[in-house]
Amino acid sequence: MGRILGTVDCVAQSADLVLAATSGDGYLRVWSKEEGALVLEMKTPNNMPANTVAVQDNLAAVGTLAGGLFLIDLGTSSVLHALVGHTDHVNSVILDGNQIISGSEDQTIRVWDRISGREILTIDAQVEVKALAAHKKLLVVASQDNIVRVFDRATRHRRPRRVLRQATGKVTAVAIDAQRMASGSYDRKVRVYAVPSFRLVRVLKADGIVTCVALEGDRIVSASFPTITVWDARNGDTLHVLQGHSSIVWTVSLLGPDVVSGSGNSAGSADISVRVWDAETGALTRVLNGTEAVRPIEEVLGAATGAAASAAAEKVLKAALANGDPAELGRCKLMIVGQCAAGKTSTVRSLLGMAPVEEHISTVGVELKRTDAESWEEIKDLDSGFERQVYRVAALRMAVQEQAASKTPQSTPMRICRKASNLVFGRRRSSAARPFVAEVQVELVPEAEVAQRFEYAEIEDMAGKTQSDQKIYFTIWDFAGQDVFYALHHIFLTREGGVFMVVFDMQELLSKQERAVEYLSFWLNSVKLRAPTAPIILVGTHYDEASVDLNEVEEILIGQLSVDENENIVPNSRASLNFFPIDNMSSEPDRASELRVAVEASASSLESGSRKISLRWLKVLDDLLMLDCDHVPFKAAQELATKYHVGEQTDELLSFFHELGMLVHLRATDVLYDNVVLNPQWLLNKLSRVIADDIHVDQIRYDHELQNAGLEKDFEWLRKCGIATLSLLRFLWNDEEVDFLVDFMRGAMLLSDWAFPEESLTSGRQSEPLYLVSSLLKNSTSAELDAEIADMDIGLTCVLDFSKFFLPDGVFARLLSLCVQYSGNFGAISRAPQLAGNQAIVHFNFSDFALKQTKNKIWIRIERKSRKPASTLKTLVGMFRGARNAIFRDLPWELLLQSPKDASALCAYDEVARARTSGADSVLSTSKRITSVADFDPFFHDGSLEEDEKGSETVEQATAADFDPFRQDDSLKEDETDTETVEQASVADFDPHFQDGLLQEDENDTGTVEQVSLQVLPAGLEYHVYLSHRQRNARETCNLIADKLESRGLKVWYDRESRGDLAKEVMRRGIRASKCYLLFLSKSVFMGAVLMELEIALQEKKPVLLVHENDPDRAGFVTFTSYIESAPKDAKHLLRESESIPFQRRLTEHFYEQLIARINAS
Ligand SMILES: Nc1nc2c(ncn2[C@@H]2O[C@H](COP(=O)(O)OP(=O)(O)OP(=O)(O)O)[C@@H](O)[C@H]2O)c(=O)[nH]1
Ligand SMILES: [Mg+2]
Repeated sequence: MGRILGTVDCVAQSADLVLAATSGDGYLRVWSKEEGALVLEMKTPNNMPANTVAVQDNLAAVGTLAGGLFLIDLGTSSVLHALVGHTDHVNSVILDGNQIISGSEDQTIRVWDRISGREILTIDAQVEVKALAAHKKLLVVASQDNIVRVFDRATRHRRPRRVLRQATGKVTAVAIDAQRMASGSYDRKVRVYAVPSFRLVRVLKADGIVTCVALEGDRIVSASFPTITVWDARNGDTLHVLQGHSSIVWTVSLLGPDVVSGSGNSAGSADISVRVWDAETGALTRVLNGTEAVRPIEEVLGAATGAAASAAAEKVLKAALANGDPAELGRCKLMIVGQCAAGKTSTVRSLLGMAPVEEHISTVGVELKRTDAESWEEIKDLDSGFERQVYRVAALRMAVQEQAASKTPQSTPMRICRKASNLVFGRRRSSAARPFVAEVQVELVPEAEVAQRFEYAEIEDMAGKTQSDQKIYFTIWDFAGQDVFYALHHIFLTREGGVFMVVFDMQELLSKQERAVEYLSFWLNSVKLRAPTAPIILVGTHYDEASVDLNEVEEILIGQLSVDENENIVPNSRASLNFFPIDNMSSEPDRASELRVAVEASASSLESGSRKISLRWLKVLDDLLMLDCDHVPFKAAQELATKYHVGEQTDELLSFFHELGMLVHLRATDVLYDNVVLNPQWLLNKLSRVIADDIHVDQIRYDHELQNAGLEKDFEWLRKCGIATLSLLRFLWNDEEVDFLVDFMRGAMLLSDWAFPEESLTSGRQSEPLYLVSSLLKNSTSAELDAEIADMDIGLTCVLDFSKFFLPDGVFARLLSLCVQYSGNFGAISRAPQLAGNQAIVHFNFSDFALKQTKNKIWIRIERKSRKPASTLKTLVGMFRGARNAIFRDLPWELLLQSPKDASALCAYDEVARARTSGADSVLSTSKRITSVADFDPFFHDGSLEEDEKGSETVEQATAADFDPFRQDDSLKEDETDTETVEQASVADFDPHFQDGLLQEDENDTGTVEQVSLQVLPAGLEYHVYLSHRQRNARETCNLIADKLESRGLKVWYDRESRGDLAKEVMRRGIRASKCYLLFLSKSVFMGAVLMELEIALQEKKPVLLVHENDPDRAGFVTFTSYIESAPKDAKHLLRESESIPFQRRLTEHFYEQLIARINAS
């Protein structure tokens, strides 16, 4: 414990305690009032200067710079809630019954629920809140514009109910009770107003500028350098002048006869102290500075014991259950990836303190293990964590609730004193939980069962343990390194809630550098694609090998992979490396101790870990796991959720648990959506019986039962050609859930129907369904196919180019799956596709084409004699887009066209299309050669390759069929009518529109909006709207908005694929050609390209429409005030004056109607 440093910014007091918040050293200190012993000294939880403090019984609320706000249990010095929402300094805090009220320089007043920690109200004060006082529904705000504003907290009025303008200097302090309100200001006056009329009744002249005021009963106390004055509020008489502080008094508090004050300055003046005075006599009773004798705080606070405590525990437990109190799960998915035999499983064993295994027992598919951060021992049970969290939230409720009835509640002084600090500007990411709504009570556990199931003593034991210091539970996903399994990875590498461990063998990196770097680069790219912000821990195994030089390894990682620039890589600070070396062969059980620390720290940094979810969600999971099924229909989950009154959140809760690796719920197709896999290991085991590497299949190959069933040939066929008979699948899956598994694989594009006869395989069982598992072809080659492709007479060629990032494994295989499915449905059954690992010849009804994968490109070549080459290309591009959107959502790619006249010229499709629109004759190829636009005409014979249902004609007659990719172009439609297959064709599973996340984002929106009437564009304009957004966190949302507007017939100028590097002139052209400018507001929107676009829109005098991210759980969410703050000066008025539309992901009809109406009216 030590002397206070810097300024005492705020003091508070209760009957027993004196508290001080200090900005100089960032501490909260607490003394016993009775004998002046120091009973608590703690750093602010965020290590920021403490700005403000309030106390009520055993609870303190502390506000800090940069938006920190914490509810602290003084008895245990633990943080009960970190109240996240303010984005700037919190200057005032009030504990008001079951609510906490805070005021900040972010121009908001926020009201929080003390029990749940949720924000229940935000008032836009429209001015920096320097001081705040509250009485019942009145909130009084002091600000630097010399004005006192009175808000009404009950009616949520945005505008102040009263504006008091009498002060002639900055108002620094306010205090209020049932009778009076007092303000203090730089004009050296204390003004006294009557409550509730807010009539000015008295002006008191202070000695200097007033820094703080407090009032209670008939006394007012004001602080102003160098004195503190006690006034008689009834007549304005000075009762006492309290002299003793020799530096500025910043803060003062009044409770009964006690005045507490605090002084100091950052220059380190002699008087940095907290003083206690007697308001009746004016005598100084105590001077406190942090060097006092120490006494345990429990002796001062006292606590309920025995039966009273147990009864209290029962009460809070029942209340927590009935209300579904929010819990922080403390769960994390740890995903271990890397090259085959790199030492992944060995590293997991090291983490779990298990003995090393020298033999390489290669992992098949994915192996799941569970553990927790404290023990690092394997936990065998599948556990929802429900009971643990019930104890935790009940203990929290107990700590937060009013003191036991035996203690008389103390009156809370409704005054809070603050001063202005010109301190560093800080910002905090808002991940505010949605507003807490008092919900219907639900019986989560039947009354009769509560006492049987829970030990009340557990709650008492937990008291003081905060949610945030609970241990983290991990689900470890140890992925197999063999590349056939990569096809699964894209499904199971999740985006949020996870930490990645990329494991490599250091010896291998040093001896076979090129190959090892290639693998590492592949893994780093894969993680970046799937989870762009997830922490990545690089682990180098084989540290025991004599020749490993860590510095050399580090140099390769930096030189070849720029790991030092990858901000997601977790540094090994102790060793000053970017990776963690490990000897997995050591018999030391703690050989992974540093790695464990890194994993724990990375996991606790994840936002999902601190996200609060209702106990109801957890009960749904708990009940689901009790069913003891490997998978259940979505409906079952929904029914349970409905039972606990969270039916409408079923989707959201499943997605949350999926991201944490606790269950699997995919959504790309109906079948996937309709099933929730509760035992992921079961699913992974089943999948990897089919998708397996050669080194894993011997067990199956020599299985007697395979031979007894006469399926050896079937198995060979699967391994050789990727074609599986239904009988074989039945065998591999032990005849369990075969339909579901086939549907699941089909939905995940891991399997497609093989409609082509395989007589030699199925003789005698011709009607047996066959399937293609295209990822098994990965390493297959065929000289015959090579020759045939080389002989093809090619008409048109286009290229799916991924060289801007990389081409992940599985893209080509999935495209093959889709082509095979389509060819089977619409093609000639007699002409089976010819397939190999990276090339294929496929026949559609009107065309034959070759597919070929080279390093980062997929080439699509249509044979010259094909009847509708452009239509086929369009279909294929549509298919790819569907696969990309469903499985590789953020994968950057570009469509290139090969000039039919010059095979060496590849031009970006967009460039060619733009050149055609603008009438340009030539276009630059990717190698910067001038190429004739006319050469590319054959690609446009059937309309644009990118066009889908944008045209307004299609919209008018929109039917479900229009969302079928294979009917996207009219010419194809006409052709299809020639065939009989069309009517029976069921291709919905492969419908890109279905898979592009629409289902996920907005399953209620059918996209048919005949009722919206569009205005014809005025002459000279080409677009209804120019859509401007920040790529980083709004791209997906804006893709959706653009899609939806376009499907409603609007012409939208939208930079869909860009990296935000458009030339200014291109922007200007786009904005000029647009009727209005639509800005999508998301976090940090006013940067880079958006700033330029906004500036141009203002220069061009385009009407500006605003839509903002509305979901606090999205990364792009910030409060509206921060948009106003961060907007450029000349655009601030737009944000203040025009009403921004909150973006809706569900029930979107009204949103789009509203938006289109505004576009029409602009
Ligand atoms: N000497 C030494 N051997 C190691 C170390 N880590 C792993 N090994 C050995 O390397 C081989 C492969 O280790 P695994 O942990 O099974 O590798 P994996 O990455 O899980 O392999 P797959 O599951 O097939 O992808 C085993 O024989 C291990 O004993 C290490 O730090 N030092
Ligand atoms: Mg393994």
